[in-house]
Amino acid sequence: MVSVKDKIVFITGASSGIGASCAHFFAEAGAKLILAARRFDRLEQLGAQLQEKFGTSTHLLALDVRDRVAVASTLSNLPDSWAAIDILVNNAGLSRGLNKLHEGNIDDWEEMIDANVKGLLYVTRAIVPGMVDRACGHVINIGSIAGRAAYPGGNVYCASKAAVRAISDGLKQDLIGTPVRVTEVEPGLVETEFSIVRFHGDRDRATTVYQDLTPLTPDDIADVVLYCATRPPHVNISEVLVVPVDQANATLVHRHR
Ligand code: NDP
Ligand code: 8X3
Repeated sequence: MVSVKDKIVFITGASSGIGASCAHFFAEAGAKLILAARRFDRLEQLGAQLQEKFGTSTHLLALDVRDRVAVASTLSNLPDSWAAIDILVNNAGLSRGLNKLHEGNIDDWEEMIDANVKGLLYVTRAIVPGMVDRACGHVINIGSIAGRAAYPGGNVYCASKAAVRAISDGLKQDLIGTPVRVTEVEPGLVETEFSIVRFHGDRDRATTVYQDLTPLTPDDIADVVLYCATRPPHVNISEVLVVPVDQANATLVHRHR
């Protein structure tokens, strides 16, 4: 096992759910954290919590990953002491809507593609060259079971996560010959704010997604992410699908009714 103590870990989408859990797990393991999201107040709360609990040093970034110019300028202007990022967790992302494709909301599509695909690419493009130069680094992309097969109404979200799968595979190939590692973690149903965001704030509808089954928690995913990051340097866990026991695939779940 490799220690992440004093490593610099950059987590996008750290203000909630899986990203916030990853921050806790890496902080407990002794890492220094760059935490990014749009909701800066939440990052401030999280940073204060991690400082108090684990003595973690954090560098907080108010960043919308869809903003290409902001991503490039923010990441090229990191203070020297934060610039040598060891681990990038590309977690920021969202789903919007569950409409049939031919009835879909085009603004929803743009938001998902811009954040889940283009945002992940902008961040990766800004950080990986430094990893290659320093001959050290690990990119961990949060994909989804939705990237393996579409489900009704999932259309564009599933496509965006299929893109994350292809990008992870392509990046691994492009980094061959360097020690930089690439992992894609593909969660199934995890209870976070994901469905509240998908249904534009409709909490009752969001609750039905996880009703009568035992979903994963964000900590279940953070645990896997930290596991991947702490393997010996010659080991690359390329892909991990993590589902609840109550979920067989993107469309088959067991509800205890
Ligand atoms: P949450 O809604 O709880 O968290 C999403 C995070 O992404 C928030 O921190 C949000 O921060 C951030 N985010 C969204 N859009 C942007 C943006 N444009 N710029 C920067 N940050 C952004 O959901 P999850 O924790 O569940 O989602 C995390 C990742 O996991 C996503 O990529 C999601 O697709 C994936 N996933 C989730 C599953 C689930 O069942 N929950 C299953 C499989 C994958 P803020 O709004 O403050 O910017
Ligand atoms: C999130 C999991 O099945 O709700 O990526 O699309 S699912």
